[in-house]
Amino acid sequence: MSARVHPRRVRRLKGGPEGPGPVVYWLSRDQRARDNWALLFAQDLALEAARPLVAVFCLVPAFLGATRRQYAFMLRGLAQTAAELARHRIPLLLAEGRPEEEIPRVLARLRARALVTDFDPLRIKREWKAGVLARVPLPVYEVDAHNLIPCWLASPHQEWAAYSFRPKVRRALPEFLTDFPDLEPHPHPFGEVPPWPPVEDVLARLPVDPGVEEVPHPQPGEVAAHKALADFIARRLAAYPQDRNDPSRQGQSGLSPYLHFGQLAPQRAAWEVYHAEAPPEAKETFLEELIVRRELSDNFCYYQPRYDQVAGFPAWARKTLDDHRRDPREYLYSREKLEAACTHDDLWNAAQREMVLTGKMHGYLRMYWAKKILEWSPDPETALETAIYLNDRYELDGRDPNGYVGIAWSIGGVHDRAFAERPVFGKIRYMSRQSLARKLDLRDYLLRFAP
Ligand code: FAD
Ligand code: FO1
Repeated sequence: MSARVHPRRVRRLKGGPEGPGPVVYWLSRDQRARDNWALLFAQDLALEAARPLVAVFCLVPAFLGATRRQYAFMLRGLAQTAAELARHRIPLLLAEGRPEEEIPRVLARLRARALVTDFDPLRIKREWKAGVLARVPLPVYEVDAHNLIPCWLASPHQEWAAYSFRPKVRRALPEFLTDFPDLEPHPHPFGEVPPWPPVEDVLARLPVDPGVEEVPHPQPGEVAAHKALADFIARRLAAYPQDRNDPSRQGQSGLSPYLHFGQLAPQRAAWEVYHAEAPPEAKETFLEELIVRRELSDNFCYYQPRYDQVAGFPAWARKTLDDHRRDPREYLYSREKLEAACTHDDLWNAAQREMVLTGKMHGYLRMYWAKKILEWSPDPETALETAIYLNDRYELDGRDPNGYVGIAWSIGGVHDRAFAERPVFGKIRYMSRQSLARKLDLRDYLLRFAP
């Protein structure tokens, strides 16, 4: 197997005759040259067989409703990664279309020896992978390069809450929270490949909704991601516990777009924070979010096939929402009204505008934002659909297991417990504007995102 990658991080999805050509890494979730276990594993396979190593990205138009905003951030990051891979004599090929067709086509053309893929629990990715597996003869490996503890190892089943998942993570961390080996310049060159196309050309031919503008920051790409991590550790980690839930302070790390597109390895962030000079409780609080909460989201999407449906909510939550399905709604807003931030609630409108304008809503307000959509929608199904639609249309970090789980936690009590019963919510945890206004000074947030 691989000299540098923990063997339990790798699964062989299928065997088969190895071709005479290069090892191919199909890069999808983990779009980076540095700190990428799937790439390192592919390189070890290629080194063992003295073969070239080729990476391929399959660009899929209209990925889960992504707009120009997300494609631009992703493609600008990929252009940097392509250059970094080229410096290591590992070409990055760009395929465009349906992965089930394009990946087998690339493998056949290259007469590939083996295929390495990265791990992603989302339904669409599993469908792509099943389609590729059915069409290729060669061995295919899957490497979880996103979770510190490979998702299928962290727990053998769906976890009901963080308290049952945390001890499993703690027990496994010493084995998996390590530093990364460097990517070696590859000694077996592959030869000429088409240069990575200019981002503007690719964007111009993508049929994406231009209605959601690119955002000026954060700066996309691996270099900016590492700078953002270093800046957070140096200037904001120490105050994270007290500042992270205050929208008037820049208390969060701002890393989610980089983690979502795989431009930064979560394990790199964990490793650097773990070894940083900072108060232990600040490090603990951040690692709880980065490791336990984030990997709990992968656990939910991996084991709960209906992670984006009311049917995926726990039974107690489905029952209580049903019991209150006919409760009168004091306010009812259409998706269009919500999208335009035209409600009676100035705080909710400000959070919606923050998301539309900046591509990243403050984490604490995301809970309030989703819960109000439940309160102001005709039924839980409409609320869930609306929250996912708006989140994935405007957030840079959207279309992510964290998003499906964050919304299901807010609307459907996933990983949460029952609370005192009330209209519409039943026993789902309620958040009121008054309770937030008591805890937080919202004045400058409301000013910043006023209409
Ligand atoms: P920080 O507070 O700096 O946290 C660092 C990292 O820890 C985050 O990037 C994330 O990977 C992880 N993390 C932090 N909080 C959570 C959490 N509650 N659940 C899971 N992981 C967490 N996150 C997304 O990545 N994409 C989404 O689309 C998304 N949608 C959400 C929708 C709702 C309704 C809610 C309640 C939460 C959502 N989250 C989502 C989770 C969380 O709000 C964001 O990950 C966080 O705000 C990102 O900003 P940050 O990186 O600056 O966070
Ligand atoms: N992954 C791909 O392999 N090909 C794509 O074209 C692609 C587009 C895309 C657009 C927006 C977005 O938020 C994610 C996108 N992804 C794409 C997937 C992404 O890399 C992540 O793997 C998942 O969204 C997170 O699980």
